[in-house]
Amino acid sequence: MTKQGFVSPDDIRARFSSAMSDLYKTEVPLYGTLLQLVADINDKVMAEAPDVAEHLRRTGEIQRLSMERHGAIRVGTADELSTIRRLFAVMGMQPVGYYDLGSAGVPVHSTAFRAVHEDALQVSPFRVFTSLLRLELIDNAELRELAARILAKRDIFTARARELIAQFERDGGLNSEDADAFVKEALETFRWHTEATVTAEEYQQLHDQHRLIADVVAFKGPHINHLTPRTLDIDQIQDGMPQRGITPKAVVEGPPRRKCPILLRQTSFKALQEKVAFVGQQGPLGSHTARFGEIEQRGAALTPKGRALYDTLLDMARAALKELPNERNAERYGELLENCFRDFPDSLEEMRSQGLAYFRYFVTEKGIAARSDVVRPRDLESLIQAGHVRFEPLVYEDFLPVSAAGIFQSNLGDNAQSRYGISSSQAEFHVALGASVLDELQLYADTQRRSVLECSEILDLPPLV
Ligand code: OOG
Ligand code: NI
Repeated sequence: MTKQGFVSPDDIRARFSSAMSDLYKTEVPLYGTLLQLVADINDKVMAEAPDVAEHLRRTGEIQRLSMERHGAIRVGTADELSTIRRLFAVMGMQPVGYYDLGSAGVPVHSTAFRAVHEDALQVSPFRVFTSLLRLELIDNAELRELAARILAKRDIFTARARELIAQFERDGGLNSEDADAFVKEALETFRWHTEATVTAEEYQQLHDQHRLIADVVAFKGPHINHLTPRTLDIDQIQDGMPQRGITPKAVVEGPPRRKCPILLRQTSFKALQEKVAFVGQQGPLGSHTARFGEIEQRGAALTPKGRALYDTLLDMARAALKELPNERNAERYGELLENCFRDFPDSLEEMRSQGLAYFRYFVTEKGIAARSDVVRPRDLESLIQAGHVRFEPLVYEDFLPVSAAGIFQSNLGDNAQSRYGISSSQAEFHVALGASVLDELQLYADTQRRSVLECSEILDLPPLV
């Protein structure tokens, strides 16, 4: 609570994330099953691998693990995107990173709204992958106009949500009662609406152009299409899903299994066929598949050098496979991935000394005890060697474009390799958003630097960076 009696945006985000999870459990019951599976496996991993549990305790991640999740939405217009940006700002979430999926045949470009400071992430790491439909990629002019007309007529925000956003911007915060009202109103934008805004015939036209276009254009709002918990062992999840009646996608996206996890590994499954009431429809309801389930395992955030190595090795594995990963080639893809990633060092020491990942530095008991010694190490490397400072990798808080494209495609039932010939357009995305996206690498570098400065202060040494 701040001086003026405002609730902190981090707290509003935590409330929203929890309310969103409760809502999604009622809308997509399989999500509840998944949460249970993830909790069981996380407990098992922590019991069987004390070093993993210890690492999570040291970094504080253990407190955020069970509430950690990301969602995804897809909006249709620049106005919707910029208002979504203002809505997320109320919850302390800012647009981070730019993802161009057009090159992978998905007609959207995206960003991730999330908290940016390590202290805020610790309160609630909730993130939302947010995509904007690129209508200009629809080649049929008539259909493009139809889609634009339909989108122009809808308002995906409640009047009260708009008022509360404006109030937050004007006053600089919301009190507890208004924060609760805001959470309730904001949820309306993300829930499923059974009534479509189009006729069954229009839906079919949009759907025939691209399933995703129907999903964005034909409904009253940008229903949240998945909510993803974080697991400590995605391979156990992938293997455990069929026993609980869930069929996962063919391959886990991202890097292979490693001793020191990096970036992000993800798997998903088709969740639901939704009932839909089309405009003017007589007789039985229609249906639409949009929402799915997803699970992820997060590892170390990589530096530009580490990321370039990751991209090169992933490209090598995919090039060697010669087609997109699918049920038939899943095993071979796994082997190729393992082989290619032998070239990515798999120890924290190597990853640090080669500048491949970002780290957070902590002063040890030994370092504190040695503070008054006349002779003691005075630079970061010697302090680490002497055991006065230790390091833990920073968690990757973002997404991966190749993985995201794979998740989109497996859930849209679209294995086509088609690519849109149009170039990515971060500048246009910024105009639509009404702001620039933040550079995620800068955020990791800032957190790393702050942790080194904190060590300097605790050890009573001049800045160690
Ligand atoms: C988003 C797909 C991408 C992820 O985790 O990479 C994604 C969508 O389907 O709207 O969620
Ligand atoms: Ni996702």
